[in-house]
Amino acid sequence: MGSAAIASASCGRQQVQKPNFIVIMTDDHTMQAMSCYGGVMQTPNLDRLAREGVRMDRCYVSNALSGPSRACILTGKLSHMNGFTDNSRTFDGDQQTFPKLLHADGYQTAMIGKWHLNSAPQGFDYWSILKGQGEYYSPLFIEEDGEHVVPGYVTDIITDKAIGFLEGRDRSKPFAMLYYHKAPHRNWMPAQRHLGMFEGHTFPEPETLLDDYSGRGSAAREQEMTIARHMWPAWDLKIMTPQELEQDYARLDDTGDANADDVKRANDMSKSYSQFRDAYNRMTAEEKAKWNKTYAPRIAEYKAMEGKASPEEMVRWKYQQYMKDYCAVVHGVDENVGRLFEYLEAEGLMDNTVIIYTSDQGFFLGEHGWFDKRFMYEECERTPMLVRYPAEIPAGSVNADFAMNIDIAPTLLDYAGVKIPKDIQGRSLRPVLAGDTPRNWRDAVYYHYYEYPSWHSVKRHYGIRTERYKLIHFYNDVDEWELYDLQEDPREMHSVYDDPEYADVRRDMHRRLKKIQKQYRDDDPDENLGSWFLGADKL
Ligand code: SGN
Ligand code: CA
Repeated sequence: MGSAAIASASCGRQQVQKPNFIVIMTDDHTMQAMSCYGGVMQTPNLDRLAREGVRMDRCYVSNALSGPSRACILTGKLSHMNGFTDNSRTFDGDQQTFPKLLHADGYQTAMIGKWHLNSAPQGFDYWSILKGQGEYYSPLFIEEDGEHVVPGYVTDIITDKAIGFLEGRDRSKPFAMLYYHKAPHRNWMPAQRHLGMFEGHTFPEPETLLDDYSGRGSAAREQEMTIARHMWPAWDLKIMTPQELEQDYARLDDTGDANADDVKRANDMSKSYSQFRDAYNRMTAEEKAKWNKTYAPRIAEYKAMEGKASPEEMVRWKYQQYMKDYCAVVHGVDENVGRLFEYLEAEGLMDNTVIIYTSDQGFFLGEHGWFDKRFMYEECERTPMLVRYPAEIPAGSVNADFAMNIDIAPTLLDYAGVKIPKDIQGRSLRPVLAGDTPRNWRDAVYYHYYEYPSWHSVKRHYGIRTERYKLIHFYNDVDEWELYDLQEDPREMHSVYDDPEYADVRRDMHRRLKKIQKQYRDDDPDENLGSWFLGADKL
């Protein structure tokens, strides 16, 4: 019995133990790849959280990008308040975060895995973070004493470190551990034991795979995240032979007569090869051999199709390859989460720990013909959220109330019995998770994305999503509005912004947007807050 328990027992009061916390976060893992959400692959260990806890069906991020989402989670505040609007920012680590507040309350805190905030973590007793995006094989970790390359596979290593932290914890204190995976972020490199696990499997195609973007504005048309044209052969599709990898792909400079598109394509190609070569060379000779054996049939298939297949056939083929790699990487997460649960079971920690599973945002798995995220469309604005805490949360519950990633901080503070600071913009989900949603719960969520011009060329936008409708404003280099009736058009294929039948809805949605911007103090939403500078491409 810890000293605190002895003290309170001697006062004649029953000891109320503070729960432990584990926030499991992945990077770019979307509901469409989770069986508990009816997705295309099996995720038995993650599903356990849904089966024994609650599955949140409407959890939204407010800025579908890694660094911004992480900053929202840490602070419980939206991007314009915490200052981290896009991935080129540096997080002001001196500001208030939930790990600091828990630490001050006596929690032992740890941060393990992908951090992606460009400044050193604060408020943690232990931290071990990936540098930038991190690598799949032999990743580089930064710790207080410097940088270390750790041999092995990133998802396994992050889990080893998480279990290591728990092993060495101070058992007299509750803990809060952020267990943040890199997987399944681009470029989707599976663990050795999962290479080829989906060979022979055909994934169902999303209805909108061959979207032609009519019915929406220029943002949907001008993005650079299509499977058809923007997936890189080496980096993304792994369709290069080891011999081709040895060659150099020259970068073109744009001073000659070459047209700008050709220059861009050639330079992307060169980048795809050099980036992939760096990642590939982190594998041991034995690992490379298995890798090459796995991908040889894919390369042969590609070479047989090249120049012969129609553009449509090519997209469908690439989609299948993308899914095979993405899902194999997710499988690695699921397996490791299972390993962590085994440890928690053995230590008797499973039931006095609030376990949250989420991703930094959702992701497009071929919907609208896309990979990546960033858009305020459902596939990535929404993110998975499962929470298990048997003391309060009924097993197998499903909840469709609006949750946001800024709610995680106040929720954990609430469970810990720590006063929630007034400036936190999220709300505690504690009653919602228990099935007792307050009557004045939110009826809309807010979104604001800033990173443009930049990767994937998704224009800046903000908007509101209510029970039935979504209003989006694309701004900066354009001034375009989109309105969706999600009941009639759940795939967001036809904006009804200019449809006279929706004139009243449109007026009402504008009013609600103004109101929610006021509530969250996004006072000047068209102001240039994005700090992205072209060339900062290793973030
Ligand atoms: C990298 C990726 C992009 C991705 C961003 C942001 N390119 O730059 O495809 O959108 O990360 O992702 S890559 O060539 O490095 O794979 S985020 O989840 O970290 O915000
Ligand atoms: Ca991400």
